[in-house]
Amino acid sequence: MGKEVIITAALSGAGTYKNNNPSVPYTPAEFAAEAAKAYQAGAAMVHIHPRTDEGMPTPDVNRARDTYNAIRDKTPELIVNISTGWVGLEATLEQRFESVLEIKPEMASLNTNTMNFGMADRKTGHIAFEVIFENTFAMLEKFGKAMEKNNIKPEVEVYDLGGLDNFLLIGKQGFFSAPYNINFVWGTAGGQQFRPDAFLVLMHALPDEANFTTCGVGKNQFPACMQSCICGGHMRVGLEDNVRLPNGELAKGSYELVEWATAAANSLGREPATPNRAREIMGLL
Ligand code: KMH
Ligand code: ZN
Repeated sequence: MGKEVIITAALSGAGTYKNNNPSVPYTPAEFAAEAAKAYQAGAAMVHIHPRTDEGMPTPDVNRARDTYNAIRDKTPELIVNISTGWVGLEATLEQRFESVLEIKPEMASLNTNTMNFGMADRKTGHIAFEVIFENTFAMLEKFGKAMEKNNIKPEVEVYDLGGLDNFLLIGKQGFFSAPYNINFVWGTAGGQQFRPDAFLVLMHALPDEANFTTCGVGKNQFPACMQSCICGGHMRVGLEDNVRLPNGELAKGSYELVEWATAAANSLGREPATPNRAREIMGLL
């Protein structure tokens, strides 16, 4: 097992807002400040969904570029990973990839299956709002190829074993370059909840030359990341997925969750990877 753990800070997704945690960044300057603090706490990569000033996820290329540049200007060391998942409810498949193919960040997400996607009320668990998250084989093929051609390494988002199988099926065409970087996602309403045994099934189904990391929505974040670290994988934390510390208090920013991940890794005899080591491990160089 490698000693180094790649810690990703997912600063702002599409499901958490300032009314959930005031530190969720919206403006490019807010993203840059959050990213810098996450880097200081041990993150090698940030994962972002660009937002409007009002906080709505947006496929707007200029806004994505401004957000990306603000992070890079303040903390040039960091790897920036841009989402192609939720960048606005009305975004077409083409729009979801437009910013990424324009900006050409080192890494971007690539989702693997079409699924229910709900916002569950955190208190009652009832679904308050739901949509279909569309991720077809045609999309995986078209945009996976375009990303590889443009030297944008896919972070492959896997919500269950079927999603991993979809990636392996499309991967038979041979256009995905090793090493593959797989993110196991737990706790979405529509995906699976974190279960240690399901984690092992996914891990054992990975192809050779695959790295794995994990993230979990809400309280799934902590046990999922802990298990990933124990099993030799990497960790993603941050306000996109979870706005609270293990004690239930609001995190002051994604950096406090990165501090938790760093301490957890240290307690298991591992340590955060620098961005350049993360680049080597994930095949970004
Ligand atoms: N929001 C996470 C649960 C993406 O951005 O493409 C999954 C995610 C996927 O981060
Ligand atoms: Zn995301």
